[in-house]
Amino acid sequence: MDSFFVEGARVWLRHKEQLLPSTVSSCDDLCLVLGTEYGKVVHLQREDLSRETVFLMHPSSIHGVEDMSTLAELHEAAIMYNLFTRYQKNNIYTNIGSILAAVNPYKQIAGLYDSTAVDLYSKHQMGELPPHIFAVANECYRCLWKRHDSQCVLISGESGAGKTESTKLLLKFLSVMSQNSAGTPPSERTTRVEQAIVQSSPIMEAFGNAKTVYNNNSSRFGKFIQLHFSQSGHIQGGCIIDYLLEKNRVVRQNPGERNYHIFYALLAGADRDHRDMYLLSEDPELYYYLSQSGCVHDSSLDDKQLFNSVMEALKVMEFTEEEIRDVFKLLSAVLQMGNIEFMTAGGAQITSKGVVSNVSELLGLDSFQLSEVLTQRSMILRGEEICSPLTVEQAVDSRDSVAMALYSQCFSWIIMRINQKIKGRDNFKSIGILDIFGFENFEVNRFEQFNINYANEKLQEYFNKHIFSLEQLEYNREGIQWEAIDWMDNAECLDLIEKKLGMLALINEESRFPKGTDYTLLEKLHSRHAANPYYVKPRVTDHQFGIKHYAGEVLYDVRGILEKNRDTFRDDILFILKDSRLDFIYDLFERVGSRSGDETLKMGTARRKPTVSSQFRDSLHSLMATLSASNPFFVRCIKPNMDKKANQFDPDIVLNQLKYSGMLETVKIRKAGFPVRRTFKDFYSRYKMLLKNKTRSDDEKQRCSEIFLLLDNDKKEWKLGKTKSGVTVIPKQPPVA
Ligand code: AD9
Ligand code: MG
Repeated sequence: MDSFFVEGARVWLRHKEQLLPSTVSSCDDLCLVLGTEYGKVVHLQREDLSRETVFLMHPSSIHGVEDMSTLAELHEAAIMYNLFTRYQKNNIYTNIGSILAAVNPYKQIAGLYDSTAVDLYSKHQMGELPPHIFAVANECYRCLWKRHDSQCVLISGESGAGKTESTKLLLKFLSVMSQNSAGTPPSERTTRVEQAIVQSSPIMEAFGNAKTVYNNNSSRFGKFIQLHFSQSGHIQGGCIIDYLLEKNRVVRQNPGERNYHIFYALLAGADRDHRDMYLLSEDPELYYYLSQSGCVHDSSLDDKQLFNSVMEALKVMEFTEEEIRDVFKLLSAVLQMGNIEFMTAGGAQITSKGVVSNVSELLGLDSFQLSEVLTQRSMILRGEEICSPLTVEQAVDSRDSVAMALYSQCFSWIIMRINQKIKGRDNFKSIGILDIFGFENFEVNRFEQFNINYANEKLQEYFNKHIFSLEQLEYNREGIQWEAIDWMDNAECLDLIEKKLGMLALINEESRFPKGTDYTLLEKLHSRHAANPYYVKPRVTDHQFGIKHYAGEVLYDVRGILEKNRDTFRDDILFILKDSRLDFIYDLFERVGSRSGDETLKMGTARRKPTVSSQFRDSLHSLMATLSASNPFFVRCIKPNMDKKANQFDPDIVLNQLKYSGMLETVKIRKAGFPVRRTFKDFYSRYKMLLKNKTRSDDEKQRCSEIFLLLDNDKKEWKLGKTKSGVTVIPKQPPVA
């Protein structure tokens, strides 16, 4: 056995196609025992050892580096191990070239985000301090002045990876920068806007986030926050665009998941008088919309405290007491709506009359009319009103559709009010922060997951274009030949979804087709796309189709897709809501009518409004257009385990995310090319001592060449561009056997 296999030596072990970072536990003439850093013990016989099996680890991998592109060993195992060693020391941030990787610590790390940290990062340039989300925020802020375009930060990662937390940290940092900007002192208005932007988070989270199996505070809507700055560096105003709230959650949740936080917060936090006013009990178990999933509490969620912070935020945002009361009454009405039950007696009949009268009171409706509309459908045909009774199932659907409409209109109203509050001048450049719902693959995936994953696919496309084509551009600009690296292009998968005659087109076509059903849709999807390599036609089930997304294959349940996509709301129901005595309810639904572009709705006319997926596609495209006009920063959030636990790093789970997110290719590209690039001036000033004052040239480029020739006469590992020189970093270490 070679002598340098000493106990404690750090090595790479090639084991079942993987390279595992390991430490030599013992070594004798016959056997080598290794402990892998991820917790396995491996015994190797001398004859098992070949040159590939075990080799020494480079010191940069042992100690860890802040920027992956300075790792001597640029393979996926080294990248992951670097994240791991840093994570263990609570260094959750690592640069991968220009991208910031953030591993979710699932715990508070002392001092990481306090005011000292904000202050420190605000005073240093990118690269001077360890990688941090504040360093990204600071660079973004500086770039507003250095460059001519607006900036944006794109935060991606799967559900629970830390996107929303990162968004809040960026907002926090930028609002402090705005306050401390060296220009004129902030006006009172600026301070109010900054405060309002920070305080909008608890409100949006309370109404738009919920516990799912992946994340106890999962965003069930997407958002793009734009902050507008003045020339003096202050936030002048802002704007929030929201995307596709999952409204189905209001009436139905998967086992172990919860409804939106605000419902539980209201029950836990409202005092007795308020509960009486809202006709509410304090026990969530009593409400079907909260109890059906079997999960009303979670030890990580403090509903009462959330209530207090929402109340405080609503006050900062200057919601009036009356508005707050109106919103809570609506929430209570939604909860009680879920408790309206039906039985069959020549059509559906309501068995819980008392509940209907509570709901009517809370919504300012006529109780009789509400009962009617929930149990029968009225239409005007040739000038005559025709009523047809509903089955119990249809009645339940009509009840649920009212609850969903109330909640989603209320959510849009809240965003609208927040926007009113933070609206300001947009006369200078902006910083945009995108925090969408992360990639999801549940046991059962529906229309919501289809849209969420489509949005993630779009974001990945933007990332690919930017990272990989920019790299190519840099080589072209410098006039350097290099061998392009293959990266995982998701264009074909996106084509399958959104191209002409693609899946979205089929879904929309079938939604408009009066006789279209989920099954006719499935048939069309199968027949048109079965041959597409990104499409999956499952062999056994008759209600699923699948897509091979960049982040993995997902099977979708076709049932319910058309109805959710059409999102039609019965006109007779809309009319009674518009008939409410309460201005608040009237106003919410007033806008529903106008959104369809038809103010003079007649009963029975089918409203022509764009389908949900076509609206979503259009809003994603317009978002992409905004992003394309901005200078992007990328933050890649990584989930270290599926158990939402601190100090637990599951290598398989992390590796999968590194693979599909294109981070390995990003590093590979740097390896294939010349990852270390310095301008001639910078390079020369750093390394001139190597020439020992022996240079003969005055030309910077020539001098750099002289330095390189001293080290590598074969000219294999370096190239000179037009303005920069590039060096490859190839690990040169003896494999060990
Ligand atoms: V989803 O797609 O909305 O379901 P996100 O937004 O990616 O997801 P989120 O930011 O909500 O995930 O993070 C999930 C949880 O991880 C948080 O509730 C925190 O408990 C935890 N987390 C995330 N980032 C940090 C952090 N920087 N420090 C401490 C964190 N905890
Ligand atoms: Mg989120």
